[in-house]
Amino acid sequence: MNAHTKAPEAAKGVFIDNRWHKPANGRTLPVVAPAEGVVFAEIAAGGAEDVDRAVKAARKAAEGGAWGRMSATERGRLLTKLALAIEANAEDLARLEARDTGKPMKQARADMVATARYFEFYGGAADKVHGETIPFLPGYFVTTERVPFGVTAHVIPWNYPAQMFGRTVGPALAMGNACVVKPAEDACLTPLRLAELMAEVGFPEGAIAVVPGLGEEAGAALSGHPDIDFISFTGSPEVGTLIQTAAARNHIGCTLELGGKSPHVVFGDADLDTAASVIANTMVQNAGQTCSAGSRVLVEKAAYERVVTALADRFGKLVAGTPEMDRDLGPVINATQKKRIEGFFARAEEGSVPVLASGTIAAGVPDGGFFVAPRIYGPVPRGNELANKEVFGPVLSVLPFEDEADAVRLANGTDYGLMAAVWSHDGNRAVRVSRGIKAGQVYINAFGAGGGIELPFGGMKKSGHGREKGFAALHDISTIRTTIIKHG
Ligand code: TAP
Repeated sequence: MNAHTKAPEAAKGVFIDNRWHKPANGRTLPVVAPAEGVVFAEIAAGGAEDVDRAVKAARKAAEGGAWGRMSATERGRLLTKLALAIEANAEDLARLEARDTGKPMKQARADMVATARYFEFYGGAADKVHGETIPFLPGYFVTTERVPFGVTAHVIPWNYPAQMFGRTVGPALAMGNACVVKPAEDACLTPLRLAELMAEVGFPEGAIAVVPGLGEEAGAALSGHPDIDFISFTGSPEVGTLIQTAAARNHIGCTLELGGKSPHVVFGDADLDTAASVIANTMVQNAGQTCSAGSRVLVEKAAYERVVTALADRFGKLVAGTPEMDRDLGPVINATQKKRIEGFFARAEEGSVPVLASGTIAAGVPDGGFFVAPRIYGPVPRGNELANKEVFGPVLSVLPFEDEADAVRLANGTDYGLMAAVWSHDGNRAVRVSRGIKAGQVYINAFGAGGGIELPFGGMKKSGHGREKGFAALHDISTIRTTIIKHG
């Protein structure tokens, strides 16, 4: 066990009103290090009572409390201070994240840069969201302003705990909401530490609360709480349905980000070496546990052999290792996910789907770690689950297409619509094809898993609804008040 990454004692509590509290039920949950398969920390098993306490604290902060009275500029300054505090603590946070999720240290460090950037961006944006004046009847003056919902609930997944915290609470706080966060039981140590850092840099009581615990307990209690005003959720489609149902019962809104099966459309005239390298690297980022992973490669038939050779060459060289080994990827999050991915492998074998190449697992990784060697399959039959289902692991599927129309049909041939990329040096074709694809973000000759903090991000179709990142997130996590003044 690495002393540097020991979880803070305080992680055993729930964080409400800038203080640690014991969970009302007194229960804790073990935290397993995915690279080792051993318990290395405990977290509180928060429940309905803790959630209720957190929501009450948030309500008090948002309405009449110091947080609710702050100007947008003051809120922005606090967010900027938090960004600086994250930078100052980046190495400790990265070690904690790497231990908790198993990801390579270089990835965990990059995640902390992105997390700080969320707060930097939204700190700067807080006082730059303006309303409108609207021409109306004679004798009237009408103006709109963006106002916070009040108390926002945030249910986040385990794949990027720190980044997800920044992505969801950054814009919510910038707009003046008080936030209650339910992080995933599998990886929630950095969100807890970030909340503690928020208290240290001066956020008033109640602006943030983090209640760790089981999804069906703390998560369900939070999403169904009668006194929340909005829910932001990222995770599986199944839980997304529960969240939206809970929101509907309360007559409140929600944003859902439910993953994808994002396509790369590769034409033979593209820079195939660059494309292959970007496709392979972004696919195994975070061991493929990225909602926006480009997990389907659709290749023009004439270029199929060349693309497959380049991709197989790269996949064959990929190595999974522990965070300290800092190889191409780490383990997956837990035994259930490993088993789930191996289920895809077994069914592909039964269906005789060809494996083009496999990466390896580094010698010397702990026996109990949840490692999966990356794999690339092709040609994957169009109806096969590897062509349509989100694996959430380091697995790439390659499918040939006939022509432009076929490429667009295939790209749109799943339930999802989160991200896509078109690779071609024919600018007209690249733009034409990109505009035919139903996805929230479409890259041309590039692919950034998740895209930049500045860029609106979210799904079409069953990838969900609502937008995070960029200024779009500020709009989706606030509402409009219209003031109509009759004057003489
Ligand atoms: P989910 O179960 O959807 O977990 C996401 C969040 O929802 C976690 O905080 C979870 O808490 C919470 N949750 C679970 N049940 C809940 C309930 N009844 N009410 C309210 N909140 C609840 O995802 P998972 O099981 O971790 O992963 C399963 C699959 O989901 C993956 O294989 C992958 O395909 C997909 N997934 C997608 C994403 C993205 S980014 N789109 C992220 C993670 C997973 P606990 O984890 O503490 O139970």
